[in-house]
Amino acid sequence: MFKKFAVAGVTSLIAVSAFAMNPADLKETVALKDGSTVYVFLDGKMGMENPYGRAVPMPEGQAMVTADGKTVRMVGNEVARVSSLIQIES
Ligand SMILES: [Cu+2]
Repeated sequence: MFKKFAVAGVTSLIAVSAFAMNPADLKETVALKDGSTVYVFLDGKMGMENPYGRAVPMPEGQAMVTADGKTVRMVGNEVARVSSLIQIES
């Protein structure tokens, strides 16, 4: 019984990510106060897009303030992953 539920859960997870068309395992994007965007990937690592729409590096551990006033710290520095996503978007 439990196993059947677990399988259903995995199947719906795959369906959701396929629907989102998510080649780089993007979990979410978060807008920052300064106009930059943080890309958060499913493995927990992050990358930065500056206000001009370019992927830029940021040191791991750097504090960032979100548009709604929260502070998050940079995990990883996924410039290439963000860059490839921006190219797909445009
Ligand atoms: Cu950052």
